[in-house]
Amino acid sequence: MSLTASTPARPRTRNTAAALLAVALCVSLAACGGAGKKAAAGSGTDANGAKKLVFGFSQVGSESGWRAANTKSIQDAAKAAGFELKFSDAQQKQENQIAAIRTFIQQKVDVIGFSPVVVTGWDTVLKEAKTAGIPVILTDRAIDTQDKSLYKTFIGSDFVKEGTSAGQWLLDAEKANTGTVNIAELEGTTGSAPAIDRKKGFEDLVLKDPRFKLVADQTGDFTRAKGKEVMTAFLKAHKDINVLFAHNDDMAMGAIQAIEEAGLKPGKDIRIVSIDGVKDAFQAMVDGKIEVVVECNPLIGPQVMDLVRKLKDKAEVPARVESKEGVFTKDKAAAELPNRQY
Ligand code: GYE
Repeated sequence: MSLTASTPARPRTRNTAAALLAVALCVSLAACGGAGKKAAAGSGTDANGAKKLVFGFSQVGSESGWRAANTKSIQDAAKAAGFELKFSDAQQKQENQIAAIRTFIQQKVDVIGFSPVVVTGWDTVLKEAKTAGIPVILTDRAIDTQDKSLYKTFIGSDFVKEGTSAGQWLLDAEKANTGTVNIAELEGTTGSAPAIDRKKGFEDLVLKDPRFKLVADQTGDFTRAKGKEVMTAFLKAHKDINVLFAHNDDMAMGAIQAIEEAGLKPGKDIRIVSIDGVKDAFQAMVDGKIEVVVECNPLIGPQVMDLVRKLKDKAEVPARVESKEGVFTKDKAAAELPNRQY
């Protein structure tokens, strides 16, 4: 786990004797700036010398293009808001996130945010944050807990709806088909909210129709490398896959390589349905390899910072803030590609 601050870390220890000496010198020399003169902006202060709001954020990792865009959005928005961001990358490991949250509590940050790698196992550390009086905001991924007082708000997407949208596209696309449609599914990180909910939204709709069969189903951990590896294994075990449903674009991109290496044509021999909407996936739609992408918006940094400010000010926040997103089919991809920001 790496803990880095967007601004240089504030000194943690003070040499009291040296500080007293400096004050004494200041008083005797009267040379430290007149009363009312603004202090120069330091690491923990703004241009007016006021203490910056400190936001501790534990990111899942850097597993996907979506995640890279989300990290940049959070970092840029914290800077624009004038907050001190303590940013920690958990490398897709829950224990790293728990350790980061504990560090933020020790550092007495004003607000803690995190994108939980999995849904369960957060109550203990979140109780510690609550006891310390530090409000918590969940960004992008939800958690499973009985105690809703352990976090103040959630901001992110409706992942069940994303799975349903992907499924609805497939039902429409296969409307005229009277035969069997064999589906392979590349799931996201096991136990994560997007993997659980996208699977549910898609399968609850599609598998009701007896023409559709789920023949292969495994996690690809939201990464290209795993997407490729698992798809290669799927193709060896099943000669009759008609559709790939990938829980994110990175796994779909990895799977495209596997399909091509197996001598098949992605988008022709195997239809591909994916989620996120990163630029590479739009390019793959332009190239006819992916047929549809359900958008999931990672650019939530400015909305997160609004919530952080409100929490620091003890203002009311909604329990859930949902991001807006669309569904893009390959015929719209060329026109949309230049507009994509991630
Ligand atoms: O779809 C995937 C990422 O939590 C919505 O995590 C996010 C998901 C996103 O790694 O690419």
